[in-house]
Amino acid sequence: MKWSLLLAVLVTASADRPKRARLADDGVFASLQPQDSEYRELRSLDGVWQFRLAPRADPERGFRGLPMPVPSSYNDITEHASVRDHLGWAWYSTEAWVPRSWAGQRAVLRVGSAHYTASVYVNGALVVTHSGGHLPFAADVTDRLQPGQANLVTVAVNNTLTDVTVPQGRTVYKDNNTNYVYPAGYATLEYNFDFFNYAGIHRPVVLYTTPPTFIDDVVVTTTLENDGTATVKYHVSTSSRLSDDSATIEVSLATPDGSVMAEAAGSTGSISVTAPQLWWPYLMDAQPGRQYTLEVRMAAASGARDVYRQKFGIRQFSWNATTLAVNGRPVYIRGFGMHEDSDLRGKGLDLPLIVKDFNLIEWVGANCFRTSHYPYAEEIMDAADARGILVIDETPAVSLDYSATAGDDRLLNEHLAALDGMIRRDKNRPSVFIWSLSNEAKTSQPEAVPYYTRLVNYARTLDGTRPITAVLNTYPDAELVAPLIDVVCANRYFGWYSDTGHTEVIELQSEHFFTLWHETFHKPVINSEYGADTVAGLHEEPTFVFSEEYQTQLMARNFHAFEAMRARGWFAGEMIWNFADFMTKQDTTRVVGNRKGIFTRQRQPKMAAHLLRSRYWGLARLTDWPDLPLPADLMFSDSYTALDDDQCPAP
Ligand code: GCB
Repeated sequence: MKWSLLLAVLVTASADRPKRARLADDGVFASLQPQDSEYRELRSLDGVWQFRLAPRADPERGFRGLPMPVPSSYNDITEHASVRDHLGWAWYSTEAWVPRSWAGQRAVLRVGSAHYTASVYVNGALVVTHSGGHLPFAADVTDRLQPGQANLVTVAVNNTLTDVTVPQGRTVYKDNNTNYVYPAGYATLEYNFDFFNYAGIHRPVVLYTTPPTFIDDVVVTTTLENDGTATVKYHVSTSSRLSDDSATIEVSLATPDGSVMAEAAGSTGSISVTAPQLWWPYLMDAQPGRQYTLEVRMAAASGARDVYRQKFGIRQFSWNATTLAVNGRPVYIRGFGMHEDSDLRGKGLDLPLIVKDFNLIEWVGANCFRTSHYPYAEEIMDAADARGILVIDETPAVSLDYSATAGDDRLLNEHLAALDGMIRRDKNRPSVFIWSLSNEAKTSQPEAVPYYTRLVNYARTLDGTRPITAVLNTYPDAELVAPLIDVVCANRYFGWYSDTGHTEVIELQSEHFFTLWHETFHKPVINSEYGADTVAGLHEEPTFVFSEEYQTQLMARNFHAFEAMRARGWFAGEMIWNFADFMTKQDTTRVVGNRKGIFTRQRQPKMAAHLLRSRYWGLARLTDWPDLPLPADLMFSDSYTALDDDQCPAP
């Protein structure tokens, strides 16, 4: 490893760092997922990289070289609290061999995500800076890479959050505190959101080639026509490193089983599909998640050729004041709030975990999750598309307080950039059902109205085919943003954060609260969070907070209310918080993380998972598929879809 070169990078880094251009990054467009094709070559740089932390007081001096896996959060990989709790820059580097055959091609370096701010260098030269975790960014590195030799790739990441990052946080200097004594310069990162601020290179790093003139983006939308056909509209954009080159486009459309059924020419077009094989959510059809492929072929005057294969589903979402529908059929959300979170890798991509999580989602009989509280990895979204799991796709705007930045657009611009990156990345995904602008922002402050008007308008200019929400934790009488959005998603922890220990009030309170949302705003309403912290294996009867019995009892009480409201037509779904236990900062209210999971952090079921499974399968049968055979090993009957007072008696 060329440490001398890395140190040279470290020394020049801060002086060299350019200002970021918003909305677009100073890199290249990163929304098309990299793929191999007959004209493109993809190389993974994932593996064990060299890693150094920069001391906060002296960020230009790296120290302590360590092996570090990529992708992964770095926090939980070592035995050092100083690494776990590090604040500031961390430096990664690796060597990437590039074959001679890449000479003459365009080369792109793409990072799936790095949290929070990143600067990327190739052979010591800065190629891109990016701020915001959870979304990809890329740089054209054609002029920096040396084909036929090893190239040094260096990525610096900084986890510092401020008033104008999304999410927000602040570095609190404590050494001038008058009540407690701290070492000189002592500071900690403080933030209001309820998950650990994991940092590092969280998603795959790849190098890939394209021809000098290349396919830059593909947009596909689908509509269902009254005569039973479907219309597939596409738009292809191309770009070039050459000053003068023109390209022609041809496309072919392949059915889910791979047979080509239509051809078209031109960068924009429309294809009619008879007897379309629709994309359906899980348990709404015997074959959920069916996807077509649009093969896009480019031929340029320069002789360059490119091919990109874009998957998509033929399906149409619709919504009105009461109902959400897929392909004209009302859909009731049986879902989860989730996190990208697991032992050791923190928020790092982990394929065994992803496959296991989707197996569990299917086992429970859920049909939806929310990417609480940031856009998830493309590999997770691929699984949702393929397995028919609906997604509420959320920006990283969790617990924002924009009043702190009144009169300053930097926070809004960062938020718009994240929204832009999320919608451009996920626009073609059949699973993405609703765009969520934020979670639990201060939506009853007057500043919220102009702020959210900008966000909503921007989202609608990028995509008019999906409804928009912002997940709310206000009360209907104080809420200011709900009139701007299409679906009300509201979080409320009856029997947990209020009336702790009193499950007997939940039914009444939940029904009252969610009914008020609908009556005030006349929109479909989803309970987007409810739940209770539960230590797996802790049992108390009669129920007591933190026990498995309390979690299940709290759920059963909520189910009563959900059933009553579902019958009224405007209650569009329930999403338990959370799929699995997850890590948070150290806090007196968190016992090594948030324990509201239905599964443990190791993905083993708590009692609650069995209860939820019986409800979700029962709901699927009631709402989507009357003859749906229930799993033979279902532990309870589907009684929670047909509750009466005997099954859940009042105390
Ligand atoms: C919420 C937040 C979520 C928390 C959850 C909790 O309202 O949206 O991020 O983790 O409550 O458990 O307190």
